[in-house]
Amino acid sequence: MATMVPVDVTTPLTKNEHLLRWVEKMAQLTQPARIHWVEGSEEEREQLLDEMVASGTLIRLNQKLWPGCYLARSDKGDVARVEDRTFICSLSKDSAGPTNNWVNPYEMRRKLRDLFRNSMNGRTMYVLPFSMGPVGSAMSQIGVQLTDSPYVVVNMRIMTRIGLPVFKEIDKDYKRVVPCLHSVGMPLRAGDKDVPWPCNKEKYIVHFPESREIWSYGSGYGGNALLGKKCFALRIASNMARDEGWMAEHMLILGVEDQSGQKTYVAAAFPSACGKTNFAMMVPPEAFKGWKLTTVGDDIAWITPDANGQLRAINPEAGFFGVAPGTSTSTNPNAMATLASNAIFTNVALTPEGGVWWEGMTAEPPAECIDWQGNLWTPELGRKTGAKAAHPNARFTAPARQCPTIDPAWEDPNGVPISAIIFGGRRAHTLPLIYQAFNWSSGVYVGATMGSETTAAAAGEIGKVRRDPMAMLPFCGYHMGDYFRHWIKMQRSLSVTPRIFHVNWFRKGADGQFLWPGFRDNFRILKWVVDRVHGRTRGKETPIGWTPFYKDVDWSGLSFPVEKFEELQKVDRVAWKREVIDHEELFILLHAHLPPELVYERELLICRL
Ligand code: TSX
Ligand code: MN
Repeated sequence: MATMVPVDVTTPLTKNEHLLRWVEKMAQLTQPARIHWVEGSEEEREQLLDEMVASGTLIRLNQKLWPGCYLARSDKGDVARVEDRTFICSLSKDSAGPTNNWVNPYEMRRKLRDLFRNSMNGRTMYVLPFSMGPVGSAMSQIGVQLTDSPYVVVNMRIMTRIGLPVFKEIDKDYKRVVPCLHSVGMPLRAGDKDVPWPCNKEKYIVHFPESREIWSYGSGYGGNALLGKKCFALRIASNMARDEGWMAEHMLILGVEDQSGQKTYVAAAFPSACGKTNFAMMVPPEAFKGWKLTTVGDDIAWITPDANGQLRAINPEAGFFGVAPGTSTSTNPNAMATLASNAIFTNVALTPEGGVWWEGMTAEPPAECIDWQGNLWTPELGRKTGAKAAHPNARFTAPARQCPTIDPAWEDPNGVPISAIIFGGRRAHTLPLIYQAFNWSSGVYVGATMGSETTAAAAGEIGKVRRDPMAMLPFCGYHMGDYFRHWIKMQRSLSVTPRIFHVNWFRKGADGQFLWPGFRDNFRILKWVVDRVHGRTRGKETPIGWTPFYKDVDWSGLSFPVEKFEELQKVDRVAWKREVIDHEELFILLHAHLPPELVYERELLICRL
């Protein structure tokens, strides 16, 4: 093959003609200085890390305190996902729906070709094969990411399965590969000096759902650049799942083991800032002797009906990309143990000992540290200027296998059986601590209408309810109305439907205080969920669903007055009538594609109120 790139190429690690041709074509377009086929070995990892330490992209932390750990500081304009720069380029605008940004795919391809032309000049293009899900599982999917960011390679090595075993799968040639092209969009020309965090002001995170392609330009940050995660495992996979009869969901997966050793698996969807990772790794209260909680995943679940009509789920990821601020040995000891070694930190603070720190990690801040932008920070400076040492969206990337609660079946190629689905949100009023939907379609209604109050962490008005159906608003790769329809239809392939619940850890009393202690005490609610799944406990019927009787919640080791519980569980008909009217906003937006079942569910709810 003739090539214009006089490149230093490591040996191609595949014989797959499609892949070879695509890599060649993309190299022609982006013109990298060199091509590196990623094998995924330990030596390769060390070499990449050394190079990044030398170039200033990474800081090696004190290896006695933080073995195998590194710190990266991003450009200050590249700290989060960019939803307004995220596009679903389906052939018709209608199939992307009103909740996605859409651009005509032909127009977008032209734009992308211009952006990517020569975009990798002076850099190495890594050919990074990855498997979402255990290598070889029938529930897994394969992608190949071409990227000019070594930071992406070392993070993807934690978050997914990469390298030779994946090339081997590709060479078996029976599985389609999702092509993912990524460039930070900062070519280096002769004499240019590189920066620690290359990126471009102009950002494009683009998905082509029909041809199952991802093109990402201009950002090096997590959700924009680690293309296996949100782009593939949610936006592209939601399209695959709809076409193939499975579900790609923004859900954690956990296991509950009771005293007799019986295991029950639960999947749960929460919008951001609800403590999803904390819930996935929760420690049961002291008094719950013999009970165990295990972690399968903290962010994404791929769920498929098996031959018996039972839903089974895998975690397509291999690591956690968690928010650091607020994570501590008291809020999440298992996360702290997971990130204690072999972790990559992004935008946290650096302590004088060569360790990391973030707001909420310890009760006392360090006397001084270097903040996420590389400047000196002291508690006094923080008090005076409001400056944070760590960025509020600072992250840790850590291997799931290091989690003390990791479930023994977390890499089972057949997944784990899902008995319950929990939806949730952060709501100061109206929504009770816990209720159970009456059936599958009323449960789908619960998920479709869920929402969360905005916190200071997000842009916009504080305390306004933002509807976030199934926590998928930024991640559904097609029309949200069609997505609801797919949920409704899934029931037909099931012999047992998982029970559906809604939780709200954040209800406040008249005094403005949280009514529920949350954290470990959530296990009491999880136990009621498990009891309901196995038909071991009754529910009290209310207009919105079944709620627990006070005496059916296990209060061992906690004195929680019945009056407070009734306040937490109160279903206020007047407030709920307002709530249902609020649901209409979303329904109007999606009306043309809304399944009739959800319209009926709304009517039924209104009648019960
Ligand atoms: O993660 C949280 N969870 C789930 C834990 C398994 N958080 C943190 C949310 C931000 C990511 C919570 N915050 C939870 C919760 O259940 N509940 C709350 C609200 C809350 C905050 C402080 C207290 C109580 C509740 N403090 C005391 O009661 C002393
Ligand atoms: Mn998420």
